[in-house]
Amino acid sequence: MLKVNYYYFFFIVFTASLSLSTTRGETHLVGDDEGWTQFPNFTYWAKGKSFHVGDTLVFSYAQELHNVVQVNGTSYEDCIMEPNLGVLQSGNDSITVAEVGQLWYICGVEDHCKNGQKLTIEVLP
Ligand SMILES: *[C@@H]1O[C@H](CO)[C@@H](O)[C@H](O)[C@H]1NC(C)=O
Ligand SMILES: *[C@@H]1O[C@H](CO)[C@@H](O)[C@H](O)[C@H]1NC(C)=O
Ligand SMILES: *[C@@H]1O[C@H](CO)[C@@H](O)[C@H](O)[C@H]1NC(C)=O
Ligand SMILES: [Cu+2]
Repeated sequence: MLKVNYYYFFFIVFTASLSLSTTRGETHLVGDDEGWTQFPNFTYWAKGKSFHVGDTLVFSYAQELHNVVQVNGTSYEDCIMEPNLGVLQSGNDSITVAEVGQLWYICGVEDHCKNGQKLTIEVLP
Protein backbone atom coordinates (compact mmCIF):
# COMPACT_ATOMS: atom_id res chain seq x y z
CA MET A 1 0.00 0.00 0.00
CA LEU A 2 2.81 2.38 0.97
CA LYS A 3 4.63 1.49 -2.20
CA VAL A 4 1.62 2.30 -4.34
CA ASN A 5 1.35 5.73 -2.74
CA TYR A 6 5.00 6.37 -3.44
CA TYR A 7 4.58 5.74 -7.14
CA TYR A 8 1.48 7.88 -7.18
CA PHE A 9 3.44 10.71 -5.60
CA PHE A 10 6.15 10.56 -8.25
CA PHE A 11 3.55 10.39 -10.97
CA ILE A 12 2.01 13.64 -9.68
CA VAL A 13 5.41 15.36 -9.50
CA PHE A 14 6.32 14.16 -12.96
CA THR A 15 3.04 15.32 -14.54
CA ALA A 16 3.24 18.66 -12.77
CA SER A 17 6.76 19.37 -14.03
CA LEU A 18 5.82 18.23 -17.52
CA SER A 19 2.93 20.69 -17.72
CA LEU A 20 5.16 23.43 -16.29
CA SER A 21 7.72 22.95 -19.03
CA THR A 22 5.11 23.03 -21.78
CA THR A 23 3.56 26.26 -20.55
CA ARG A 24 6.83 28.08 -19.99
CA GLY A 25 6.82 30.07 -23.24
CA GLU A 26 6.01 33.73 -22.98
CA THR A 27 3.13 35.33 -24.87
CA HIS A 28 3.88 38.59 -26.69
CA LEU A 29 0.95 40.72 -27.78
CA VAL A 30 2.33 42.37 -30.92
CA GLY A 31 2.05 46.16 -30.61
CA ASP A 32 0.68 45.80 -27.08
CA ASP A 33 -2.70 47.53 -26.72
CA GLU A 34 -2.55 49.10 -30.18
CA GLY A 35 -2.28 45.67 -31.73
CA TRP A 36 -1.30 44.92 -35.30
CA THR A 37 -2.16 48.19 -37.05
CA GLN A 38 -0.45 50.53 -39.48
CA PHE A 39 1.35 53.10 -37.46
CA PRO A 40 3.03 51.67 -34.39
CA ASN A 41 6.75 51.26 -34.83
CA PHE A 42 7.16 47.52 -34.47
CA THR A 43 10.93 47.75 -34.56
CA TYR A 44 10.65 49.92 -31.49
CA TRP A 45 8.13 47.51 -29.96
CA ALA A 46 10.47 44.53 -30.43
CA LYS A 47 13.52 46.39 -29.18
CA GLY A 48 14.69 45.15 -25.80
CA LYS A 49 12.34 42.17 -25.84
CA SER A 50 13.66 38.67 -26.17
CA PHE A 51 11.90 35.97 -28.09
CA HIS A 52 12.57 32.32 -27.43
CA VAL A 53 11.57 29.00 -28.95
CA GLY A 54 8.19 28.12 -27.43
CA ASP A 55 7.05 31.73 -27.11
CA THR A 56 3.79 32.80 -28.71
CA LEU A 57 3.19 35.91 -30.78
CA VAL A 58 -0.39 37.14 -30.82
CA PHE A 59 -1.42 39.39 -33.71
CA SER A 60 -4.66 41.14 -32.81
CA TYR A 61 -6.39 43.34 -35.40
CA ALA A 62 -9.65 44.04 -37.23
CA GLN A 63 -10.00 41.13 -39.62
CA GLU A 64 -11.41 43.25 -42.46
CA LEU A 65 -8.52 45.74 -42.30
CA HIS A 66 -5.30 43.72 -42.02
CA ASN A 67 -3.66 40.35 -42.31
CA VAL A 68 -0.36 38.74 -41.35
CA VAL A 69 1.93 37.43 -44.05
CA GLN A 70 5.11 35.60 -43.19
CA VAL A 71 7.82 36.42 -45.71
CA ASN A 72 11.61 36.29 -45.98
CA GLY A 73 14.09 39.09 -45.34
CA THR A 74 14.12 40.45 -48.89
CA SER A 75 10.34 40.62 -49.13
CA TYR A 76 10.23 42.25 -45.72
CA GLU A 77 12.57 45.04 -46.87
CA ASP A 78 10.75 45.53 -50.17
CA CYS A 79 7.22 44.99 -48.80
CA ILE A 80 6.27 42.29 -51.26
CA MET A 81 4.08 39.30 -50.49
CA GLU A 82 6.23 36.69 -52.22
CA PRO A 83 7.66 34.27 -51.36
CA ASN A 84 4.80 33.93 -49.00
CA LEU A 85 5.42 31.49 -46.18
CA GLY A 86 1.86 31.64 -44.89
CA VAL A 87 -1.00 34.08 -44.49
CA LEU A 88 -3.00 34.46 -41.32
CA GLN A 89 -6.23 36.41 -41.27
CA SER A 90 -8.37 35.47 -38.30
CA GLY A 91 -7.91 38.84 -36.59
CA ASN A 92 -6.50 37.07 -33.55
CA ASP A 93 -3.65 34.95 -34.77
CA SER A 94 -1.34 33.07 -32.42
CA ILE A 95 2.01 31.87 -33.67
CA THR A 96 4.13 29.70 -31.44
CA VAL A 97 7.69 29.96 -32.62
CA ALA A 98 9.28 26.57 -33.07
CA GLU A 99 12.78 27.34 -34.32
CA VAL A 100 15.76 29.54 -33.70
CA GLY A 101 16.29 32.22 -36.35
CA GLN A 102 14.91 35.38 -37.88
CA LEU A 103 11.20 35.73 -38.67
CA TRP A 104 9.58 38.42 -40.79
CA TYR A 105 5.91 39.43 -40.88
CA ILE A 106 4.21 42.10 -42.97
CA CYS A 107 0.65 43.22 -43.51
CA GLY A 108 -0.36 42.35 -47.07
CA VAL A 109 -3.17 44.88 -47.32
CA GLU A 110 -2.66 47.91 -49.59
CA ASP A 111 0.40 49.95 -48.59
CA HIS A 112 0.28 49.10 -44.88
CA CYS A 113 3.70 47.49 -44.96
CA LYS A 114 5.25 50.59 -46.49
CA ASN A 115 3.54 52.60 -43.75
CA GLY A 116 5.42 50.54 -41.21
CA GLN A 117 3.16 47.56 -40.51
CA LYS A 118 5.98 45.04 -40.49
CA LEU A 119 7.72 43.11 -37.77
CA THR A 120 10.92 41.15 -37.66
CA ILE A 121 12.16 39.23 -34.64
CA GLU A 122 15.12 37.06 -33.83
CA VAL A 123 14.14 33.86 -32.08
CA LEU A 124 16.67 32.65 -29.52
CA PRO A 125 16.97 29.12 -28.11
C1 LIG B 1 11.38 52.82 -35.30
O1 LIG B 1 12.13 52.49 -34.14
C2 LIG B 1 13.46 52.15 -34.45
C3 LIG B 1 14.09 51.61 -33.16
O2 LIG B 1 13.93 52.48 -32.09
C4 LIG B 1 14.17 53.35 -35.01
O3 LIG B 1 15.51 53.03 -35.30
C5 LIG B 1 13.45 53.78 -36.27
O4 LIG B 1 14.02 54.97 -36.77
C6 LIG B 1 11.97 54.02 -36.02
N1 LIG B 1 11.29 54.24 -37.28
C7 LIG B 1 10.48 55.25 -37.49
C8 LIG B 1 9.84 55.32 -38.84
O5 LIG B 1 10.27 56.09 -36.63
C1 LIG C 1 13.72 35.49 -50.47
O1 LIG C 1 13.16 34.64 -51.45
C2 LIG C 1 13.50 35.01 -52.79
C3 LIG C 1 12.75 34.10 -53.74
O2 LIG C 1 12.94 32.74 -53.39
C4 LIG C 1 15.01 34.94 -52.99
O3 LIG C 1 15.33 35.40 -54.28
C5 LIG C 1 15.69 35.84 -51.94
O4 LIG C 1 17.08 35.70 -52.03
C6 LIG C 1 15.23 35.43 -50.56
N1 LIG C 1 15.84 36.33 -49.61
C7 LIG C 1 16.40 35.91 -48.49
C8 LIG C 1 17.01 36.97 -47.60
O5 LIG C 1 16.43 34.72 -48.17
C1 LIG D 1 -6.98 35.72 -28.89
O1 LIG D 1 -6.30 34.50 -28.81
C2 LIG D 1 -5.70 34.26 -27.56
C3 LIG D 1 -4.87 33.02 -27.65
O2 LIG D 1 -5.42 32.05 -28.47
C4 LIG D 1 -6.79 34.18 -26.51
O3 LIG D 1 -6.21 33.94 -25.24
C5 LIG D 1 -7.56 35.48 -26.49
O4 LIG D 1 -8.62 35.39 -25.57
C6 LIG D 1 -8.11 35.81 -27.86
N1 LIG D 1 -8.65 37.15 -27.84
C7 LIG D 1 -9.78 37.46 -28.43
C8 LIG D 1 -10.19 38.90 -28.35
O5 LIG D 1 -10.46 36.64 -29.02
CU1 LIG E 1 -2.64 46.26 -42.42
